[in-house]
Amino acid sequence: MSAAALLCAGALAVPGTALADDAEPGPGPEQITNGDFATGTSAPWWWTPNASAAVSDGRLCVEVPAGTANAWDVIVGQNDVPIIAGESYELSYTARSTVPLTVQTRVQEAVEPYTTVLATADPVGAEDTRVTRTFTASVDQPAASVQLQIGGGERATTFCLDDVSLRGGAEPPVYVPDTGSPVRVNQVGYLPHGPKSGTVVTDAEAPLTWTVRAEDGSTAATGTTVPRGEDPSSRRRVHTFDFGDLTTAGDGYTVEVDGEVSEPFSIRGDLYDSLRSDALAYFYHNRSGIEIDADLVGEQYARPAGHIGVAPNKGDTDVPCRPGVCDYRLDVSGGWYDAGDHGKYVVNGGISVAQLMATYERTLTAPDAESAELGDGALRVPERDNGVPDILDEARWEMDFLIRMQVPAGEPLAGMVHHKMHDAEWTGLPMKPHLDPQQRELHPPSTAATLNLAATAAQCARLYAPFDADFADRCLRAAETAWDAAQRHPDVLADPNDGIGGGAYNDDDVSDEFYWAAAELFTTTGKDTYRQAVLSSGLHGDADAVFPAGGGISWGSTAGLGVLTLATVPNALTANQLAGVRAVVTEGADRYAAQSREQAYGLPYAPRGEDYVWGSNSQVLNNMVVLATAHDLTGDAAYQDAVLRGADYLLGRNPLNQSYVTGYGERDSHNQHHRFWAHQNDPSLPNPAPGSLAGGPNLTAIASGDPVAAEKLGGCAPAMCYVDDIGSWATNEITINWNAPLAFIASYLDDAGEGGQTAAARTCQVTYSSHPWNSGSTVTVRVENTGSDPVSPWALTWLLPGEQRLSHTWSAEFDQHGRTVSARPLSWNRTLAPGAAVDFGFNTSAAGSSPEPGAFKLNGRACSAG
Ligand code: 9MR
Repeated sequence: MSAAALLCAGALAVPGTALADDAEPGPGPEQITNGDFATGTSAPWWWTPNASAAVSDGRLCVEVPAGTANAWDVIVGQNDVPIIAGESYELSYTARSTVPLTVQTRVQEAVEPYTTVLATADPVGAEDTRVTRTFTASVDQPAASVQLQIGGGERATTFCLDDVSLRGGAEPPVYVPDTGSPVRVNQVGYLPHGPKSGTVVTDAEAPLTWTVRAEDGSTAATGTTVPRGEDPSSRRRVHTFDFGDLTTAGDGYTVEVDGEVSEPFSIRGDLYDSLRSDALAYFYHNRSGIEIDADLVGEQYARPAGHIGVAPNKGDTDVPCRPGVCDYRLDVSGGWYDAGDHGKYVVNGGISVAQLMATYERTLTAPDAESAELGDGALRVPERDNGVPDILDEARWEMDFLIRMQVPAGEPLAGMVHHKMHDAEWTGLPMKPHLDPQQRELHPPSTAATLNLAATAAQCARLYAPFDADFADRCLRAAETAWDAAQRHPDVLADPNDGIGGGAYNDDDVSDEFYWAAAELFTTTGKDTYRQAVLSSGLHGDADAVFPAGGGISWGSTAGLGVLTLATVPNALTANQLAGVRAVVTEGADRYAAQSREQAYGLPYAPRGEDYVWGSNSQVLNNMVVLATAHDLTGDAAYQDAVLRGADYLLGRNPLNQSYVTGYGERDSHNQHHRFWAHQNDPSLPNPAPGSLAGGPNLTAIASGDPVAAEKLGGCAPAMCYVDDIGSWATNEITINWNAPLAFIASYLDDAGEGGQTAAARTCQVTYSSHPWNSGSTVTVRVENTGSDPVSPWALTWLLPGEQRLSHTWSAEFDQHGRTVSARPLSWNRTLAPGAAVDFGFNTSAAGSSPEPGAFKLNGRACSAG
């Protein structure tokens, strides 16, 4: 604040006003939230819709229109301020107005009859004016409204406000979360063959007896707890218990400890079946530029297309840059909305689409991964039955948008990618996407965004090649153009202060984005430039840097995405180099598995000082992605156990007894911050759709200006800094980059359960024999149906381990796209009956080893090796 001229209105009586008195309040507690606008945000302040307002230079400045009739026609205010009868208060603020005016200062009921406890008229000049008023409240107003009424002027003016304070009254009540039963379990349940542990909050020193009861009340298992002392994440004393020996499938189990009973849960193999598709449906729900179809999502979630250039929307089909950034306009329609807001950010879109594509790519490389449940017709997308796996249809919606964000040839910074596009000003809640009236703007290109396109478009090129060669080519061109542009402009950073109307997503270290992009481009093309970029990166081989204790993969730390690709997708690294990359994965996974074993709530995430980050649940999930990949690579059950314990944490085994996924568990998050799924604000709107992940506890929420966190979470223990309230945008938002690892992990977990392919459940067997022949080899393949159902028509797909090309082929139709090969029947061997086998073969241009057995998929399902 610049204190130019301070006019102290003090307790002076102003003619024609009432209710100010000369009471002398003590310092008293502060009742105003975000009175200094220091964080750059305006919440929870509101203003009348005929005005616009924004925080700049640490003040809230309101554009007051000309020609309104009454003071109350333009108001800036804050609601839900508790006022207690008989208590004395001091209200003060600093304001200035380009056209001097008289503020009608009010503390009153927010609704009729608008009873006032303070009503004064306070002149405010063109220089800073300090207004101070004291009063004694005549009545209780548990949710009063503090209002500065500034309408009624003939001329428009800019009214700026700062340092608002209302001191006095009672200390705000201490918020005590309802944590329900002290016995904490995964409220969805446990896989029959997986670990089964829980946590109980208790001050008991000695072990306690735990009893698992079946739905009919009978005892299913019993044992004693292990005292674990004080858990630092909750600052409460806890014991843990383990009932892993109980493998009988069933629903309605509970655990009782010391007379306290847990939420109910199941033991089932198909536990994660619906979570896989719900977590993925999140992306369709949040598509921009397309109607959300009731036939796919149900009436309550249907909505018109957002941002297709139909009023009141102003885009996204013809979007200008912010002033001074560029003089062209782009069609940047499509893509997914980032989160509760309607912004579209390349760095966040990048990691999200990469993880969706990785969810699919895992089905090509991991022995136990199924592709059928991600395939054509399996998911809720409008592109069903187009011959392309549905998960790739979903990812393409975002890929197309990311490519549109690239600076066109011939323009300055051609080939770079705009960091983001979003509303010029923040909109309020609720707000359906098609009703957003704000101007959409492109923000400057950045190296980070450019490398996000390089990485994801390179991944796109290899995955879409079998389905749409033109699109795959377009992706590869976009990727290589972006890479070249990033080489020319390696340090164009996003502005950390560019956070009005959308998030800043600033990142001052892009070495990890370079590594990720190089890894993807190398995997797709095998080119030496990218190999050199991978091998010469300071991050290459450094597990401590890529997968540190606090958690490695996030929108701002993307090297791990490159490592996981290099470790799992066939590429041209030497065997030694590949072993080195895989060791980085297992080293990271060992660290997260150890954290999971050591912590009383079992989560594979232990940031230093218990400093949970914004979106901590996604950090837990991203560590689970590393663990899941280590399990896919090694088959070591310790990694899978840690993934499963991570799922337990997210679904209820935690200090708040909270399932952070909507629709899953008895105590699920369902009031996440979202402009359409805003049921808490408007009962005619839906709650978030099932499968939506809340960001989760974080200590930064209070300082960030989140009004609910500021009010309720002061002094919270790290893993308890969360509240399921739509206003808590720093702890309870939902975003694409948090649901993307949820989708990856739900898919992994479904595969790990009965829904997936255990070796014993496989229904096909492949014998693959490769014999050297001249400079190449001759390969014969036998695939046998070991199941009880006929497969017709059959299709076998697999990944070649090296750079071989198929030449002469026989007894099947072959198709090769890069390393992906598929074999389909000829007219005479269309059906593969139970117990029957088909034989076919081919010659290859280069010698090569045999693919790993799990790489073979018969109609999307993994086969055993013969
Ligand atoms: O997820 C982002 C988190 O890592 C940052 O710390 C935070 C503050 O910059 O912003 C988060 O992202 C938000 C974005 O800025 C706007 N859309 C909603 C995102 C999730 O809260």
